[in-house]
Amino acid sequence: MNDLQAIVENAKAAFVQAVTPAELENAKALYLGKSGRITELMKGMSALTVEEKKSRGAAINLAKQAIEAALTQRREALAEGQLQAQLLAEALDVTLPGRQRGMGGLHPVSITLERIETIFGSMGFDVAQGPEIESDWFNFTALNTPEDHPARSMHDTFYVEGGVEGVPNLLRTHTSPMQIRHAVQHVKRYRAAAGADAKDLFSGDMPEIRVIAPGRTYRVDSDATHSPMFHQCEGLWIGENVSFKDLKFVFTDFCRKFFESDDLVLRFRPSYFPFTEPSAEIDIQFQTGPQAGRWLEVAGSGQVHPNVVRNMGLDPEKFIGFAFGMGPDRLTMLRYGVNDLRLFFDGDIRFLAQFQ
Ligand code: 2NM
Repeated sequence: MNDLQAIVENAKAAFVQAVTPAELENAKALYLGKSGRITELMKGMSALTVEEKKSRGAAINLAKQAIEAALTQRREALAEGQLQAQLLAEALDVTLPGRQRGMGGLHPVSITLERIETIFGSMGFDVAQGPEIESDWFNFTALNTPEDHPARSMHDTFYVEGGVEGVPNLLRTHTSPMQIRHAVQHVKRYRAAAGADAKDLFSGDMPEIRVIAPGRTYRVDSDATHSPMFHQCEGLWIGENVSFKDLKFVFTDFCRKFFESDDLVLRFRPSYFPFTEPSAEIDIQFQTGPQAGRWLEVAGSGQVHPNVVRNMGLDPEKFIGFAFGMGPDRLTMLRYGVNDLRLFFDGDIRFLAQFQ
């Protein structure tokens, strides 16, 4: 074996001994690098004649090509080995049984809404549900809200595309529009049954309207206690002889059932709403427990305004009643002692699972 063959054999052996790409590159430097064996041989040709240079140069070049081929081969082998090792390490056993699927459950606000529906259901209230995109008429005008009322401003109300004659539709800011829709349907049915004229306000016989309207509502508002989407549940009781006394009884009974305590007191504090007259905020006070002694606002209420009774198609000289509106999100926070409303709508399963 001549010197060139020996160098090639040594290089091949060194490459095979390298087991990582870094070791391989170090081995390469010993043969093909700036002061590697091949480079040194090239430099050593300066003393040769032109003829000798030709044949020696060609021989060195062949040796160099053989070393480069061996290097490429080893590089590919190492890369392939690395890929196989990675595939092995990350292998999935597709024959393993699947992980258990979580049971799922109701959102805490849904639990509250179901409780509200059950309690009012036991007092003879229907549940009405309807559109979240509303017209200006049902959300504001029918509810006796004046044209220039601040609630109508862009700051408070999300307006959306659609609507008639330039009056835009909106995301309902409360669920009262559903009360109007429900009352109008109710009146229509009994007016037809009585053969009364559709143009007149109805003053005939009809069963009382007793309904709650739970659901999503929207306002331009966002902080720890306000979410742009929030829930409301409004209630309506209209008949021939329904009074504030009935409102006090119904709402007191509701609070005692909802908070599972007879140890709470209600306070009706004079207030103002366009759709009721007189109006009152309803505060509750627990007599025992961590909140004892504090007055907590839980609802707004009042006797339905005669203009609103008229917009239901009813004669306000014959029909009278009350309405109230409450926030199921806030009721849920009170019942469970949660202090940030946003937790309910972030969708973090670790928070939500605690209510199951
Ligand atoms: C409230 C407060 C007071 C209310 C009024 C009506 C309707 F449809 F009869 F006009 N529904 N809900 C009402 C009354 C809502 O929320 C704070």
